[in-house]
Amino acid sequence: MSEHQHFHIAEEVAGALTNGAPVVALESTLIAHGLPHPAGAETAAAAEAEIRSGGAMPATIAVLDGKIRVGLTAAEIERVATSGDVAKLSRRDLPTAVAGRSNGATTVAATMLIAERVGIEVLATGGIGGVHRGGETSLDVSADLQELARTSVAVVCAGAKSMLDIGRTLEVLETHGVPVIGFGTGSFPAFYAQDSGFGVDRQVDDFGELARLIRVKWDLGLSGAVLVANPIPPEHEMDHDDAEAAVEAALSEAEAAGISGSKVTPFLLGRMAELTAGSSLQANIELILNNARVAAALSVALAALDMD
Ligand code: PSU
Ligand code: MN
Repeated sequence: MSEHQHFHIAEEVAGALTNGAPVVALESTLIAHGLPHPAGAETAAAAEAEIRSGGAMPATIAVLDGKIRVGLTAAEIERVATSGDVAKLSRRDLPTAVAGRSNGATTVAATMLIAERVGIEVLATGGIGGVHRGGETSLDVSADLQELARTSVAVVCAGAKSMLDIGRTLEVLETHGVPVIGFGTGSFPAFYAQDSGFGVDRQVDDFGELARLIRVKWDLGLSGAVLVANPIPPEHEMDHDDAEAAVEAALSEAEAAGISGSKVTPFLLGRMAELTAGSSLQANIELILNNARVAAALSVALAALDMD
């Protein structure tokens, strides 16, 4: 068995990669488990459209019938959003899904490792996983952090949700040598809000400089990600107290219901949307589209660097 028999790269994505044209990978867990239907499929399509209008090729990644698909059709995105049998796949889960010829949506971690394997350098998501509150005893630390440590892809996110322990998440990233760059900001964003109260390693304000920093890291032989923290646009930011109250409520419900492992994040996201009467959902959609725009421009800047 060879590796490539497990992959299916969409024709236009393969063409872009061959030509050294800009490509942006998109994760699919947010489609299947992060946003309620039909927001998942609609947001995935809108994010792809943003990337195309930014001059880059979108490649949404998921596993369907055991094949790792890089670049999904609209019908395949719909399948990821609506089939009841789409598992949440992180690094640990990928071999089981492929060997079992089953379906799954990829987290940031799994999307990163697939992107690196096929030569995609930029990934857009909503927020990364991190150290959960209480993670110092539960050891619930997202595999996204390990992947950021080892896999060379630039990940554009709106920070990490305040339902995580943002301080400890940043400590783990520092331990693993992952540069955390604030795009146009000196503070690490908190997903629904622009500012978590924690700083970033460095603020960068333009795409050329950002692309150069990323290229230099990899040229130095320093494998692993660069995390690009891109705050939600101010007009879509949630009120801090409203968001915090909903986070607290969702967390205690999760604990009372005994939710653990990979089910924690989807549970919290769903309850947040219900508790905030959809305003967290609207914020979530807007920050994903904003990250898609920044990721497209970054991938264009990286491709332009290579022309010089
Ligand atoms: N954060 C969000 N929405 C999401 C996720 C995170 O705001 O849908 C998903 C991402 O795919 C992320 C994953 O990679 O949850 C992290 O899950 P875990 O904590 O189980 O590693
Ligand atoms: Mn977890």
